[in-house]
Amino acid sequence: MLVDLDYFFAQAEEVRDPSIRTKPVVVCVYSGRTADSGAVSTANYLARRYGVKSGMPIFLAKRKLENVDAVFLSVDHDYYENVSDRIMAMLRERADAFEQVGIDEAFLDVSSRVERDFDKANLLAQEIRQEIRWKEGLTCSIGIGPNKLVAKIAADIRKPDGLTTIRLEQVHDFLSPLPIGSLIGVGKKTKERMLSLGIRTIGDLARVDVQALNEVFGRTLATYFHDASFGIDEDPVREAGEAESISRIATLKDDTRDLKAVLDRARDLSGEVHADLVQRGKMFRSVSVLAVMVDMSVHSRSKTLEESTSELEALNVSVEDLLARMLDDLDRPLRRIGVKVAGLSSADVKQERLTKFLHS
Ligand code: DCP
Ligand code: CA
Repeated sequence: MLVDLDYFFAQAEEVRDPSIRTKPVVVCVYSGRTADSGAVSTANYLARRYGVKSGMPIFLAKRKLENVDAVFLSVDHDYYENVSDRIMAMLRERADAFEQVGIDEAFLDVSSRVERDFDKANLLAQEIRQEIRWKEGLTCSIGIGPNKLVAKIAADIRKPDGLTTIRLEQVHDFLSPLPIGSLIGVGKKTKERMLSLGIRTIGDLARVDVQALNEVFGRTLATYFHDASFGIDEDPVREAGEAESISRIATLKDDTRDLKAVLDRARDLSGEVHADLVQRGKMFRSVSVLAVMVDMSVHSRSKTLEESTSELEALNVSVEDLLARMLDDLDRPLRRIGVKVAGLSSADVKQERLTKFLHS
């Protein structure tokens, strides 16, 4: 199951000061340039009814709430983190395996403890909701499914205070009509490309030949999208930190010192590493390349980026740079090469969106 706290920062503010509960509440990241410059971090559902959304400029949110008795607050990360830590500790107790994926979201593998029975999973979810409500005064939305992909989409479908259970036999009918943007891993850009291919729903995606997807997205992403459209996902629930790095290694077609040949293969590997990252919703901070030479000696080079990113382009650039330097330093042909990213962080797919917005 995926547990996602509702309008988290804003709801945490409501808990701290219940008198604002009846008003639109907008939590903001003030940039400090002018009094109203910055972006909306999140808003309660009352404010959302006026069209206020995460990422929106504060001045726009104020315009939408003109003449309304609304509350604008500045983010208080320390406070939200404390609330989150307590809830996550409680959720961890309720799971066979636990994976936090953001400040307010976590996957719980409960398969063994509910004996793979969806009714029992549903009861467990209700208990969890009551406990969070009772101890922290917060509502959450929970999705239950045969795997992480379906659980996540199920949690998103009914908010706030929702509980949606999708059994294996319901997966197809559940996913088919959903807009393509609700598929995990389909961000804004990918959505545009899907739409331009006439793919509007997850069902449409399921009907596209995987070969055709290969041509547009490359083999690894295409395989992911194809499987995902059928609700197939084998990614295990794992504690953050269990996968400290993601790597791929491959043998070159021929032993070579030709930079272009090496980079061609490296780009494939980077693509696979990146697809894995996207699927796990991670960013990386460092990049390494590895080379096994014809004499079987092993060499590696790494670099740390200025900030974490999830961009394939940044990975490609670093890998090219590292491999070019390595070829310069070594005089024998290469037999195998590897690409690795490390310094993985989770939560920040959202934060990255916000940061990008603030700098655009
Ligand atoms: N967040 C942010 N900037 C964004 C999106 C989110 O700062 N662009 C922060 C504030 C949110 C928290 O992350 O409270 C969790 O994000 P969610 O996407 O889960 O959104 P909410 O919890 O606010 O709302 P929902 O009820 O839709 O889950
Ligand atoms: Ca949330």
